[in-house]
Amino acid sequence: MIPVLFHEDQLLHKPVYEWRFGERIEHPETTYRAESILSAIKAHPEIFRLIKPQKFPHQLISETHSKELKIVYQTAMTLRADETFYPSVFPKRDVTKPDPTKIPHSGYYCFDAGTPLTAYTYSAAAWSAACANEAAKLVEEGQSRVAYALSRPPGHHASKSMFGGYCYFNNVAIAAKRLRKKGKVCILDIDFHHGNGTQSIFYRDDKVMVLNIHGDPDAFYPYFVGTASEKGAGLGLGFNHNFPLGAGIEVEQYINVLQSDVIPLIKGFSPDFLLVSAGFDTYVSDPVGNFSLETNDYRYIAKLLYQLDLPTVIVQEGGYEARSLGDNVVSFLLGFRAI
Ligand code: SP5
Ligand code: ZN
Repeated sequence: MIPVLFHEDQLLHKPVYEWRFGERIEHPETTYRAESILSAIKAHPEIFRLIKPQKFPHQLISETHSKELKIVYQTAMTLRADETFYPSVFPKRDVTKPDPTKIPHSGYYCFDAGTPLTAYTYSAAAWSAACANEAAKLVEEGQSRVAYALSRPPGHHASKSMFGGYCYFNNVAIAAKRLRKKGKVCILDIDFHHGNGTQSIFYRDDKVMVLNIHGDPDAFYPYFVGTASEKGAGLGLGFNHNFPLGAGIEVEQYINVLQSDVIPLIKGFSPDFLLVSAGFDTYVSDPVGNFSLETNDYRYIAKLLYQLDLPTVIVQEGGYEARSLGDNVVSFLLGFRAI
């Protein structure tokens, strides 16, 4: 059985819209995403065991994020139930005295205009992090070789002290902070977008290797980070690797990068735990990402990772074609079974 962590309060956070090239569009990070995954999971009760996380991982959140970031979300709890605040003023670091208890100052702690705050954002994001933490706990204790955190909102763009890219707390980083107390951790990020937040949190860390395969930041979000030249710093030099790819990549090229570059790096590091930041916005008809992977490809990718024979925690990131998202997630998870 594969444990699946999810808490229904994760559905309370509801971004409404975002701006894309001057046009107002429906926000891609909808609750339908989680519902699509849940219904695909529930169709296989013989394979998946649904588990509700039990507590906010306060300690790990404060080891991963600044206290101001948490205050920003707690301040947003004073918004009315029907109110949504979109940060849209992002001041330069040297000219302001930010106050995290003022809602308009939230832009100081945020790096894009598509990541709104509501009264329920804190609770949804903390339960989302709790999923990753408790999935990691099951794997750490040897209760399961593989566990899946149905984390939503996603996490990999959130850094120590900033939110953005639909992300508030960095779920995979919170799981990694837990597991690195027990051994070496490799985070493989296969979301279409570079996981800038995760990279920055572990950039100087030699116990957590971070690998990213993603759309080239020259053309795609998050634009300012994710080049192949970013290799880590200080003790962490050589423990960060980026594999930016062009638009429209198909499975053959994707698998080629995995087999010839990424998997040898994982084997060379010989981690005690593998964490996968699993985004499915690499899907061919995803409205946000630009690769051309198909549903069955995820199973093949997962098989290659399963063969590494490592205790593995899979943490949900992006994937915005809600109709296919559940099938893509299940296809990926089925690759982690011994058949
Ligand atoms: C977790 C995650 O996947 N966050 C992604 C945030 C991306 N936000 C900005 C997307 C800009 C998309 N550009 C238009 C592409 C049209 N095909
Ligand atoms: Zn993404």
